[in-house]
Amino acid sequence: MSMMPERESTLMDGSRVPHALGGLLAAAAALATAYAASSVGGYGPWPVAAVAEEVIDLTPGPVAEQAIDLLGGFNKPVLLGLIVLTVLAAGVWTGLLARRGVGRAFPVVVVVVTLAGLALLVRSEADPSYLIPLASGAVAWLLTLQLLRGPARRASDGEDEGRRSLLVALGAGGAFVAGATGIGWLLRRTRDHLEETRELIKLEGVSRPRVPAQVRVDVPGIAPWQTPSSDFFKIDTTIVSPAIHPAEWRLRIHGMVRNPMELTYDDLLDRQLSQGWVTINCVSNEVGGDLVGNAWWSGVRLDALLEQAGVEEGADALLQTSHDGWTCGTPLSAVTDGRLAMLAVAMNGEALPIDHGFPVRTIVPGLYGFVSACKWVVDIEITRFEEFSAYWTQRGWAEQAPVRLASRIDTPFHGEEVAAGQVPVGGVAWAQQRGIAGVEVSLDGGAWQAAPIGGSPNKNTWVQWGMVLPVEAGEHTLRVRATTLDGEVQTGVEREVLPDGATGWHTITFTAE
Ligand SMILES: Nc1nc2c(c(=O)[nH]1)N[C@H]1C(S)=C(S)[C@@H](COP(=O)(O)O)O[C@H]1N2
Ligand SMILES: [Mo]
Repeated sequence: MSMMPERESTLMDGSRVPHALGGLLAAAAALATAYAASSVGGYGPWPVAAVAEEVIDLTPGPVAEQAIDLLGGFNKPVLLGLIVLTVLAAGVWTGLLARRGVGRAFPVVVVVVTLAGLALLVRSEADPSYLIPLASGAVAWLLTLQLLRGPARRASDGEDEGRRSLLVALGAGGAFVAGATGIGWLLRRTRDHLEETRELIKLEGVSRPRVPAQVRVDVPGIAPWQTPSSDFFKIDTTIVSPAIHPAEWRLRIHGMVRNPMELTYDDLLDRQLSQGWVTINCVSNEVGGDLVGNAWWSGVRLDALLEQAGVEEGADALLQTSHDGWTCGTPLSAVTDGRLAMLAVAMNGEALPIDHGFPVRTIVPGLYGFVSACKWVVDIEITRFEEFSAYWTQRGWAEQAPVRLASRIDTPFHGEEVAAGQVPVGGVAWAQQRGIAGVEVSLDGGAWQAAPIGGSPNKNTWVQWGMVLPVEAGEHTLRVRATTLDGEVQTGVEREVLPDGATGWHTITFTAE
């Protein structure tokens, strides 16, 4: 007969159970964090779903058929469930490994995250940002392990205090998991609903984009002349794009006007729509960068609206405000001088994508986005620049920022190895409002030579340029510069993007063999 224990022993004493529970919770926290982060939008699919799709792709046909026979319509939920269970099991394992330091669990977390990362990145539309949810999940996993390790150890040593703090920690962790999952679910549902609404919108008067005949230069590797909306750069200060139902959208036009207005989405659509090709740029684009895109925009001209609003003498600015509170200041002259400045409702022939400003954004050819291209625009005040300072201007960026003349080499890319001989080179150049007259390249610092350019339907789009250069074997440097129709030759002086846009010649090196 054994001695009576001094106090009642529980399941937790001296056992691995507290550590296993800690690990389980850590994996659950990782899953919930990754789910919430992937629901924010723009960070790609839910990693578990991406893994499931990869599993389906890799499963031999007959096995998949049997699974479908057996499980019927449940095969996908079952697969998702199995993946979640596998991760939770890995979590238990990491909890046990972490007894002697979280570092020991690290390799397991790395393996899980790497497998999920591969599943995300093999997708055709994959983007490095898809890894953000995974990285946040990994951090949540390791952090939870670290936080629960102490209480788990004390609980397994049989300390009452340890058991209590383990229970508190497990409760807090459970609440976090529930909260993150709930937020992720809400974000997803809101966005999915809005996306359905968006896709059902029929925009009369919006025509499908037709790429003009002579814009393409026949050199492979140049950015497509029309940027597909799905590849269009996205820049804004939001984490979650505003979800604005078009029926609820209102735009106030007020300030120094005789007839202040409030417009609904239908009011806009009832008006005459104008359309055109416009290339827009971000001021943060480094020389050679890709924060620039060319699309077919449709919308209501701002000059017509302002004419009706009756702008008062002395006004020189539009203070635009977005649904999320972001602001930008646009020169009144830029929207009334006849250029195609508009409240855009469509991009590339379809209702604006949510991330690009749905339901309505502003487009002003020739100005950087931060002083003109207000997405989710809800308020335009006609005023004077001296009366306000807009979001980025308060943060050190310029008040006025016309797009700078620029050119870019797309092919070869920097560091590429090409076959010596006749090497195709090409890229794009832009100078909205002024137009590109010509592009020149210089190989290895030699004389500038003219490169043929493609056509453009107006002065507001970029042009493609391209040619074939005879290139000997060895290392080479290629640079490009453009000239505007009004005679400005692109400067080689290098300037930072701050405060009003970079300058300098895009220069790359490549090797010919
Ligand atoms: N509401 C809102 N609109 C915004 C911004 C923003 O942060 N918030 N950023 C601007 C900037 S800096 C740029 S470059 C363009 C980018 O537009 P895109 O994301 O459609 O390419 O949007 C502009 N409009
Ligand atoms: Mo920007």
